[in-house]
Amino acid sequence: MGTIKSTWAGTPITLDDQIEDAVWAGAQDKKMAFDGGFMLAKNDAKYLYVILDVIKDTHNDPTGDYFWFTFDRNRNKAITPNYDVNYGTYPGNPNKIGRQYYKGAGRWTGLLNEEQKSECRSTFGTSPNSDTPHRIWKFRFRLTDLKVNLLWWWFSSYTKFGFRVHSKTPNLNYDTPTNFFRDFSKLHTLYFSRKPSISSSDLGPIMGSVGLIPTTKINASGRATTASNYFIHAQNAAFGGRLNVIGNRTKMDQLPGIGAKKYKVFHRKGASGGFSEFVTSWYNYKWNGSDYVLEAASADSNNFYKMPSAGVDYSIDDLLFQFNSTKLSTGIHQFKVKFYNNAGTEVGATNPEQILTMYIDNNVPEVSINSVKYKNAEVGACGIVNLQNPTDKIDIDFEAFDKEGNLLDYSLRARWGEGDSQSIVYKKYNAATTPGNWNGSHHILGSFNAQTTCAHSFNIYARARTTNGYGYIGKNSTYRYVTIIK
Ligand SMILES: [Ca+2]
Ligand SMILES: [Ca+2]
Ligand SMILES: [Ca+2]
Repeated sequence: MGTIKSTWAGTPITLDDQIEDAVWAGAQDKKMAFDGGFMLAKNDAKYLYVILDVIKDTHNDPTGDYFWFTFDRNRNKAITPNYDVNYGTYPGNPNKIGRQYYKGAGRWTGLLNEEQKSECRSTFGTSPNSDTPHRIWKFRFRLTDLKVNLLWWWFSSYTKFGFRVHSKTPNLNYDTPTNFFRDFSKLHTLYFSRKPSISSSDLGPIMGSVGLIPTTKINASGRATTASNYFIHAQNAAFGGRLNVIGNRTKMDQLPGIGAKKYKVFHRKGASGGFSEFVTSWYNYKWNGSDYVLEAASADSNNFYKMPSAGVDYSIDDLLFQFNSTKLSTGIHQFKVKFYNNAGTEVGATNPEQILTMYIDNNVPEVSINSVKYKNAEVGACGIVNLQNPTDKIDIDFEAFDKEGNLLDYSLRARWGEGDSQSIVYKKYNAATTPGNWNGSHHILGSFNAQTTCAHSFNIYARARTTNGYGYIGKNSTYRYVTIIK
């Protein structure tokens, strides 16, 4: 049972990139050895990038070589039929990856007929691990396909995997761990990196970021906007959920040298008045040499927090404090942090003092169906409509409204039969065309012409433009069923 720690890919890696290229920097130091060579891994918030550097396969027979790559997607160390997956190439096509579900020990469904968003590439050449040209497999696995979401920061993020690399010439076969495709109990563990390198120029001087959102990207009204190509695309977003306030890395590195041993967090509601000492507690995952284990942090009786230990690998590095924002009222909240030496004298103060402003909004948008009408007559839940004319439409009046103005999008969709659906209304916040806040509306109208006689549901959802620093959170939905006879 092996372990590999993936490192953060600051730039998305393509299958053209080589191990020697800067985008792969850091991965070679954390490679995992297997009998045939080495495995390297990096990841960002979207992809797991893997290289299998098969230094023992020194003959280039592209269509004779293949791989299997297995993931225990629910990480229960057991084969879960129709859920856990094995990736492979299409016969005779080493650069086309597909996947199949496990049916049982060493049994699969066959490659699924689906649009495949993960990618692979078979290459042959030298690498830092061997000057003799050899088989190199490269992969881009979509994290969502592996059922991994780095935005779920409160879990230690890992996956369980095993793989085979096979060469026809020379005749080689490496399964690691042995028998992995029949028994998941000894699969290797891959720990994903959640330590994106945020550009230091974007970080605030003490409180560098909230989750992945640099504090410099938060405006005076406490809402955040990041570039569309940033890890997290926030558009004038409010904050909610459990929030991680992360220290400026350079500052955090300097503080021990000037005697900082502890710190306090100060808070006030609104943008004026006195601050009071803020008390919270949290857990962070700490690397113990072979695994991430939970470690608790909290303020002492004088409301001091201990500085994070230098040189310790935490799942969330430089975490200053974490708190549950649902315990705060809706609206603007401000925070600041001060560091102290053992004697209790403040050290490392910045001028001007940094104040972090966040608009907290945990109220999800309101959604409701005001009416479903046919020829101006209300059709109640479970009602039956006989269309007099096949082109007649059903009119829906619904509400998608966020009173704080933090609406991301809303949707009205008809669903019927077995998986059939049609979008009737969809509208999304767009800061470029309508900057500022967006409430939505109490009366939104949509019309639907049924294609067939069937039970139909009219589904509404609305999502909040509220982020926890790692992605949008908070949505609301409702639906009404009616039967339409055509
Ligand atoms: Ca499983
Ligand atoms: Ca070969
Ligand atoms: Ca709201």
